[in-house]
Amino acid sequence: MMLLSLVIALGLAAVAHAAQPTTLQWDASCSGADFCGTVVATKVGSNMAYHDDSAGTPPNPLASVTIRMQRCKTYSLTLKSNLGLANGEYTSIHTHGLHVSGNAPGDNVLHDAPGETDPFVKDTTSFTYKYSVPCDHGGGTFWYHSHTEQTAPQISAGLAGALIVEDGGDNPEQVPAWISEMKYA
Ligand SMILES: [Cu+2]
Repeated sequence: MMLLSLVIALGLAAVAHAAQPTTLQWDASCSGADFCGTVVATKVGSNMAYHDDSAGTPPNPLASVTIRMQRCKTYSLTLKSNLGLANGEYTSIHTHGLHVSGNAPGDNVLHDAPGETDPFVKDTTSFTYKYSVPCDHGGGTFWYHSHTEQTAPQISAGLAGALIVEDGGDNPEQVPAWISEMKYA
């Protein structure tokens, strides 16, 4: 637990010292999902970040893109890597706060899960994560990060970003019933 806290603290520190993050631009006219996007795990000097592939040259200093999602929508998020990883090293995306499937191509973080494809990316491969955000998902500010045997150094270098599920603004009808019905016992 202490190690995890340290990893998170280092990761947030790395993000805090980077440039202002931009927001991932989803493609709403793709096939197979409501929205598609591609991020590239990018390295400049000793800094790393998830960069929006549609945004051209990565900014310097780097900052991982903010990912925004809406309830009731499906997302296809492809990860590529330009990290210059050594042989056998890889990267990935793991989300925090999304109530989605943990089976690949969802938010699986495991090697060799029976019958599933490893959701890991080398410099020569890519992986497309599929997320289906439930219609009764709570809005909130969450985060995503790499989740591999190299989690600590990769997050510390900046492979972590904000993940926002939009709450529908001030319209109470947009708030899931299970939230608006919550009362103190
Ligand atoms: Cu985590």
